[in-house]
Amino acid sequence: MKFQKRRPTALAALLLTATFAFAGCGGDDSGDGGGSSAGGDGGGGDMSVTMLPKNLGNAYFDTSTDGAEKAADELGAEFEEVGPDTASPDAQVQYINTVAQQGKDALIISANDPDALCDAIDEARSADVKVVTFDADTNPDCRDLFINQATSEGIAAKQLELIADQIGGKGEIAILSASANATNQNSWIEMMEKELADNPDYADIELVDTVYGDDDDQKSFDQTEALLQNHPNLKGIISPTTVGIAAAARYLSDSSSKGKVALTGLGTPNQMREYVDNGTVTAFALWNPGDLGYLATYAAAALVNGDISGEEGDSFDAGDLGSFEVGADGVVLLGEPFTFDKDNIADFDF
Ligand code: RAM
Repeated sequence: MKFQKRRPTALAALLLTATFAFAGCGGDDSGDGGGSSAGGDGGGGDMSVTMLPKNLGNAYFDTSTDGAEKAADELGAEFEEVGPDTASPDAQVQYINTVAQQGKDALIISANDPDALCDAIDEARSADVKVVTFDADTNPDCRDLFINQATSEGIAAKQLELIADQIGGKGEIAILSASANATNQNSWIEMMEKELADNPDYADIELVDTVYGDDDDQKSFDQTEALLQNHPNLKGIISPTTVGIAAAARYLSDSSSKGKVALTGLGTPNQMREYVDNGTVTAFALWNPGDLGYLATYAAAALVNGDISGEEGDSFDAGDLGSFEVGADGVVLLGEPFTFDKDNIADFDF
């Protein structure tokens, strides 16, 4: 079992705050913050919270954990991050069991499977642990709230717009995804398939393959190579995972396909900067994972304190991000995806 607890340095905290300024923050940013008072309204008091990402060693989740830890500090809550090396549901179960045994107040989890974790999560909830999914949801019945980075429709539409633009609206494309069970990637892929079939703007684009790199760098790199070998007419790749797009960019940038096969999807600016600078990638998208972790922690605190029960229409304070409302099926929406390109990438550091 891997345990990781990190304290951000003052500089890291400052950089993180700077990243909060960009699009998709949601909330009304009412200005009074409200989250910095431990134990007050919206405060976390003695709350103990465990964050369980899909896996450790992924820069995306390092940033979401930094955001969660910032919120926990503001709330005066005890915070830890735990997680497996591989993004698999089996590997997450033991951590959920431990949270239940330890009697933690809240678990914040990016789920590696919509169903397979539900028994363990049920046990934890019976032990009075509030369970908030973020990034990748379980079935809605399993958890109290899901903190969604952006709508699936919005994320799908953005990636299709980017690839269509980059391949001149026609040709073969492929998808390099994360794991085959990932609820978030699967719902984005489903939306993209639907949009490709229904939208006349995409009539000349053909999705020829979808492959899975399991959010493992080497596997994603190898899958990129295989895609290019198996589809000699490939014009573009969409990788809706920060691990996949970075590995694919690394492969392409050293290959004869650089500049010929377009690559877009969801990436972090720090991992993609080199490939935007060297012309392998022109534009990609994401939201702010730091904001996502921050919002999830405030949502967990609101549940633990009994300020909300997770019903549609409940609203809660999320510190610097302002106030948020719970929507249908217990979903709280962070904002919209944001596009990064050579003109703006230097403004971001995560
Ligand atoms: C990877 C993970 C995560 C996803 C991002 C875009 O880091 O698969 O779940 O939201 O990519």
